[in-house]
Amino acid sequence: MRGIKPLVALSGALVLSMSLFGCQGEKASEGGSTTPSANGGSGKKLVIGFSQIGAESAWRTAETESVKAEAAKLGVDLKFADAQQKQENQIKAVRNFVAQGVDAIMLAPVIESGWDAVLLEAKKAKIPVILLDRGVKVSDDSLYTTLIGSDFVNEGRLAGEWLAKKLNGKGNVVELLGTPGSAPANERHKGFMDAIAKTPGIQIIKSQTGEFTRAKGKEVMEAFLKSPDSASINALYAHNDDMAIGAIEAIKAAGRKPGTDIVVVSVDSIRDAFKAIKAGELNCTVECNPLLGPQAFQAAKDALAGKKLEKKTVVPDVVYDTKPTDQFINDRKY
Ligand code: GYE
Repeated sequence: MRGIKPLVALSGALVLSMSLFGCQGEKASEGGSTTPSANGGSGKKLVIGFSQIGAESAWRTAETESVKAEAAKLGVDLKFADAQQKQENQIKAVRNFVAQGVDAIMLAPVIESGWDAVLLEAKKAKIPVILLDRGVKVSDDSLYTTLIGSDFVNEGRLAGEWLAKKLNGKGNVVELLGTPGSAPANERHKGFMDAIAKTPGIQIIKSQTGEFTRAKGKEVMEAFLKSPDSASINALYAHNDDMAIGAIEAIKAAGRKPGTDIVVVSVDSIRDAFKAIKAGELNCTVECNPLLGPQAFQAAKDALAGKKLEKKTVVPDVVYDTKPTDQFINDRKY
């Protein structure tokens, strides 16, 4: 068993599928509190709590919008909680969702560790927990239902392989890490290290967190460029595009040419990254898709219907390193 509440779950799934197929079920009154017991066949809206990390990057904002849009489309009552980058706020939010008796919980966990206790509370309450984009390290993986997200190790590996080739096997790299302790920071670093281990001429000479934000990416790059060995920097690997874009400003301010003097590779593939590639200032972005809303609600629906879910669904990633057309940039969804 994976912490599924069969009776409530089934009715919740029925409500969801009714709205999926456009049937006019009995409408829940706006703002009325919906508890699992109130949900038992009365046609009330499915209630899902979503604990989001914050709004540190364009990627994160796109993920939030994707979840909210899908909830609206399906007629789900989404309880949204922004944790402002703090795990303690996410723990509080999950606890609140459990206390409210939501039908399911979506959680984008800021860091990997420290979730056992609160996930156990959700499990005991038989509320399925869908992890979005980032994974957790827990003693027992039955503490969550499923994880939907990219393979961050692979993203790091793709970035490292691309860079080793671009630098012809030789160069000094500086690295802007994501949020300390987060799955994408840990795994994008690991994948990159695995890739460059095959190329002894490539080394990381500095590595520091830019916390996935433009402002911090710029600030840390400024410091890197002021260090005594800064002239030897050939490349930047940033764990997300926002940090790379901030760092590109710092590179220009230091009188060096991003994209030429310093090769820049990052992850996410947000619209602004394509603009930077077009401007010749960013060389490569590895895609990480944030549009997880549709899959997340499908997983919640399946869990509530008692279906057995895969422990992880991997969203595939691709590498972009050529100049896009304006049309491509305009059509980009995030
Ligand atoms: O790459 C970064 C964001 O968890 C995959 O978090 C996500 C990462 C994403 O802030 O931009």
